[in-house]
Amino acid sequence: MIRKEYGFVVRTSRAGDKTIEITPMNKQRLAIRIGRVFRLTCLVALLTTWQGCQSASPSSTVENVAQVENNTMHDEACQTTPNRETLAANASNSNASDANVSVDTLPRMNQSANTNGMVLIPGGMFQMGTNDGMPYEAPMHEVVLKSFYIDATEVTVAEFARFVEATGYVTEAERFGWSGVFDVKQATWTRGDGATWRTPDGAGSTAKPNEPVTQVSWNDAGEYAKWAGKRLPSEAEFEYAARGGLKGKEYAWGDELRPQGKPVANWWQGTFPARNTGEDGFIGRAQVGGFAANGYGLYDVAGNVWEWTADWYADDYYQTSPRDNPTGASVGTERVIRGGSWLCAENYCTNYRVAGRSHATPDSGLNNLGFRCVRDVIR
Ligand SMILES: [Ca+2]
Ligand SMILES: [Ca+2]
Repeated sequence: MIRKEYGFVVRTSRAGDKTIEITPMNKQRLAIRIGRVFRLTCLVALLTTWQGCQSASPSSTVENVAQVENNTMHDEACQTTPNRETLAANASNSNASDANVSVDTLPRMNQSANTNGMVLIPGGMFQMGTNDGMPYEAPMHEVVLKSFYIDATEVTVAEFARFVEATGYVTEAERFGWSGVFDVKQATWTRGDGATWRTPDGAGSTAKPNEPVTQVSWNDAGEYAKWAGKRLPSEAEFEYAARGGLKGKEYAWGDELRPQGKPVANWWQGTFPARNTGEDGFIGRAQVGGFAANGYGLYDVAGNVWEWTADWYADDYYQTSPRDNPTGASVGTERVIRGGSWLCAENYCTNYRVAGRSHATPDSGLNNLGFRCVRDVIR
C-alpha cells in the first residue's frame, strides 16, 4: 500500500525496476535534494505534474527543478532528514573530508549502576512494523526482546553540555563548521554555517537547556552514550518502548492522531512546508517532556526530534530480521532514525506513527535530530 499523503506513487516491476510518479506534495522533498539534482539526468518521463525539464541553479525554486534521481526517490520518499553528503554537494567549499573525530582517548564516566532518569522496559514479544504503511515498514513481524532500561526523555542540551564539559568532546558539526538546518522561512533544508549543538539553527541561534540536543551525529551520540555508561537503542528496542505496551496501534498513544481533538506530541500541524499553525504549542523544538508520557512513562517517543538508533538501515531488513533481539542490517551506509520530528506533517511525512522509520548517514547533524540512550539490565 502506498499512502497518498506522501505525494508520490512508487511502482516496482517483478524485475525490481522502480518507477515513480510525483505529485505536487513531494516538491519540498525535491528541494532537499537540490545539490544532487545538478549531477543527474533529467527524468521527465517520471514527472506527471510538471511540464518539461528546466535547468537548476543553487537559488532555484522547487518549481524549476525538474531533475530527479530515480534510485534515490523510493527509500527517502518521506525523508525530512537530508544527509550531510546531500547538503555538502550544494556547497562550494565543503571541508567535510577534513573532519577527524577520533575520540578513543575520551574519559569514561563511571556510572555502572546509574539508571536515574531511565525506565525499565520489561522484555517480551511484540509485532514490529506494519503492513499498512510504507513498503519498508513491512512486513509486520514478531520480535522478542530482553528487558532493558531506556531514557525517559530525549537527551537534553544541558545533559550534553555536562558531557562536553567533562570530556572536551568536539562534535562533528563543530569540526565541519556547518550542519543541516531546516529554514522555516525558506521552507527548505539549508547548509547552516555555524550550526552546532549550542547553536542548532545556525550561527547566532541558541539552544535552551531543557530542549533535546540536536546537531549531534550518530558518532557523537555514540560517544555520549559510552561516556554515560549507556548505548544507543536498537531499532526494535525503540519501537517496542515507543509502543508503550499497546498492541497494533498507529501511534504511541492509540489510533487517533488527535485524541480529544488535540495534538499530544510535537509535530507539524498545517500544510508542510507552507504553513505551520503551531496548534500543539510549538513551531519548532519543544522542551523534553512537554507532552504526556506513553504507557511506559516515556516522553516524546513520537515527534519533537528524530532519534538515532544503533542499527544500520536497510529498507528490506524486516524481510530477514531475526525474531530474537534484532540489531539491524549487518552492513549499511546509513543508520536508522526513529520517532519523527516537529517537521512531520499530515500532508507530507507522518513518521510520528510508531512504525515510521527513516535513516541518515552517521556523520549527519540536523536541527530536528537527537537521541536517547538505553542500557542493559545487569543481573
Ligand atoms: Ca509543533
Ligand atoms: Ca523524539
